[in-house]
Amino acid sequence: MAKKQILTIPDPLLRKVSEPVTSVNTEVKNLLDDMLETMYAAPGIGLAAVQVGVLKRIIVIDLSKDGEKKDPLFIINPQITYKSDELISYEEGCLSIPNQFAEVKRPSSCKVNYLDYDGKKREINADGLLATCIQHEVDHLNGVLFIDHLSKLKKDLILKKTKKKIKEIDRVIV
Ligand code: GNR
Ligand code: NI
Repeated sequence: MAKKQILTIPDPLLRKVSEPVTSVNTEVKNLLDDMLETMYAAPGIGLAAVQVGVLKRIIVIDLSKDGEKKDPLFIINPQITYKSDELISYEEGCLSIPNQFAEVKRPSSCKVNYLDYDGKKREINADGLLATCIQHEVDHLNGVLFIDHLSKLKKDLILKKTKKKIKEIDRVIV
């Protein structure tokens, strides 16, 4: 397993649509392993392949808390087949938008079809944080970021703060 670097905005790859996986082969399993290690190290509760520079429709999620048994979820080619009318708001963050958080309203529950680590077809009903996390990750596969769900004012503020951070880092390095 190898930890990979996580891309951050404004990397143009984060705006691309990822391609479906055609076979859950060794290469895909290696990527799933690397993504899980990268997510745990970050740390984060979810990661999409595009965030490590691979445009494939692959997601890893683990909502287990510190000290609890790890509970990884490997999701390939997810299809959201149902979204509730009821919405719920969570404070979201994204490893590709470091240190920025905002409340995002999304359907409070959803149903997802996908392939698991063994290439087996699965279906889950998700609610709570899992439903939010799955939708956040599926957005990544379509080039969408959580800031796209915010008002222009809030989105621009986050983009401005991120640009300022990058400038500060450049100043220290140069
Ligand atoms: O670590 C993460 N936390 C989080 C919190 C609320 C809603 C979504 C997330 S996903 C995020 C990791 C990430 O950027 N995944 O793409
Ligand atoms: Ni994210």
